[in-house]
Amino acid sequence: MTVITVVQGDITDQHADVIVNAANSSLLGGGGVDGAIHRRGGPEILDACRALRASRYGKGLPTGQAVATVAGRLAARWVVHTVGPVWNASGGDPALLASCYRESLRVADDLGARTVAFPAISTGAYGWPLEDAARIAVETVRSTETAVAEVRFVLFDEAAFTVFAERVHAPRPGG
Ligand code: AR6
Repeated sequence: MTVITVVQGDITDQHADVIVNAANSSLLGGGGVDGAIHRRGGPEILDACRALRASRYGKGLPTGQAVATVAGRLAARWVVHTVGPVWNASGGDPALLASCYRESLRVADDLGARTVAFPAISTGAYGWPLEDAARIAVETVRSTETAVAEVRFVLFDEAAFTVFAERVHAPRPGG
């Protein structure tokens, strides 16, 4: 059984087997979570990302997919990079956002990870409304078969923490 926990904080402070990065398809870094992970984790992560671009992802990592690298100086064994969908004037594709969570857990399972820390993918620079992103995140994790024992959502600010915590702890139909 997978336990879902919710904490407020910086994802780069987390101790977990996997820390998930809300990356972009270039895999070469950016702002937000991505910037924080590369800054704190050090150059080993970027080197590994460059190697992935040179081998499997010359055209970039497609939206909704996930790939693992080393975690450098982070208190994790691996970073799993995933690319969330962008929210634009006509909305966003929820299947792609769900895919980020599902594929990250699949990669984590392949690695034998037991604890996985996720940020709120797509809710920063990519503009996805928080409540909807939290619903998709929690529903997807709950419906994914995985050997991961703990999925931890790590929310930077209090508003996001509250939205995720309410979603995780809300009573569900049928228990
Ligand atoms: N720890 C936890 N959550 C954080 C942190 C942190 N250190 N920093 C920001 N957040 P974002 P996206 C929250 O923009 O929307 C990058 O430039 C933030 O408040 O990191 O998927 C990439 O390179 C928000 O709720 O990711 C891409 O180009 C959430 O994490 C693009 O941004 C996600 O915000 C990806 O955009």
